[in-house]
Amino acid sequence: MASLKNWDIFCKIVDNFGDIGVCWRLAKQLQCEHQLNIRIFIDDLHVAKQIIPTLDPTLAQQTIQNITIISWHANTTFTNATQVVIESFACELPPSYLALMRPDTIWINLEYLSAEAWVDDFHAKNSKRGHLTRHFFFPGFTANTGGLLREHEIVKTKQTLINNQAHPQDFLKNLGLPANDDLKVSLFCYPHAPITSLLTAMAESKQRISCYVPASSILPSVAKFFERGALQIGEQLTHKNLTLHVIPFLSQANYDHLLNSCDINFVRGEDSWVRAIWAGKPFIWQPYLQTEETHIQKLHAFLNLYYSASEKNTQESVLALHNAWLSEHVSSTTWQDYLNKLITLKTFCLHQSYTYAQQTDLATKLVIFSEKMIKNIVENKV
Ligand code: TRH
Repeated sequence: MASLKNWDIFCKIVDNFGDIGVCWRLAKQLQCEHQLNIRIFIDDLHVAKQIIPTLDPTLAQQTIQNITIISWHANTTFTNATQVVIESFACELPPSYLALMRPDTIWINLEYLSAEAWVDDFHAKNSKRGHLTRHFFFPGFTANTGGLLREHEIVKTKQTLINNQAHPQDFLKNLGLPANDDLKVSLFCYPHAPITSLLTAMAESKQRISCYVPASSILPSVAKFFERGALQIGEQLTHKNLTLHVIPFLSQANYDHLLNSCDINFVRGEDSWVRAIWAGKPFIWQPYLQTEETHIQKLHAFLNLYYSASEKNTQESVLALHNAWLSEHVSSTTWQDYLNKLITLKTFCLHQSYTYAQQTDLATKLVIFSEKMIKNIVENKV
């Protein structure tokens, strides 16, 4: 049997940054917090560089933060398979690698996060492929799922959580952003979101708003709102009560700081969504667009679960803004109504982040799961 300490992760970047965002965080945690030897195979190093800024996309192999990063392409030669193999998001392991895997290889397919009830039943199920067993590992919000990706230290106590959020002005100042008492909003979303209507609603807010937009595919829509052809990083634009700052696409660590520094975070997909939860601040989540409106079910399952203990009128405002953000228009009334609940939401989200942090995190659950699988194999052999 090979060493349980050696794990391979396969990451195919379908689009956007979520696949690599999740895989890189997981790799770092498995290495740092569980002392595992991690190799991560990535099929698009140029996109990965956005998330791992020190990465050199020209190298076939390199080591960053004690993790071996290998460029994965059609001609990649594999010499061995590790004892535990993570296939992220059903990215399909290469046949030449599958050929090296043995019946006792722990092959885990890491699935997408969802708060839907069916996840509890599907988590940790498996299927046979030839002499191999593929396990389906579902992240989730309940004890019966694979948990949420979280560093051990991130929300150890309510005080750490509050400390993480302290000194927002310092972080913003380091980014070259002015210090002020505006309501601070970060905006990361898909380009099909009703961005113009949201910015209009922000501009018409009763209080002044500073909105921070990391450079991404939404810049053309933002430029259109300000009647500009294009926008550059570093620009600051004002309309009525809204001042919008175009900031660079940040490192993952700095993006986390941004979330901690803002009063409201607009997030999307998977990884930024989870980070918004750990930031313990009010957030609006835009799920990744899926066919047959699956993303709407995903959104409502999450809202029902996460806000179940909040007051009814807060739930209504949260739902109204999320539904509007998912549709074609965010009205000023919907936005202002959400802002009116902000004090309640701040306390609520802080509490939720602490509550969810009491559950075992995803990386730890993966380690426990793999150890259990090995034990089963050994016991069945004896
Ligand atoms: O980029 P995404 O839309 O990723 C999506 C989802 O994961 C979706 O489920 C998947 O099907 C699709 O990809 C292929 O959103 P997500 O998951 O939030 O990932 C963004 C990553 O980018 C996250 O790790 C945070 C990081 N990020 C930065 O590091 N700096 C930044 O400035 C910003 C805005 C994000």
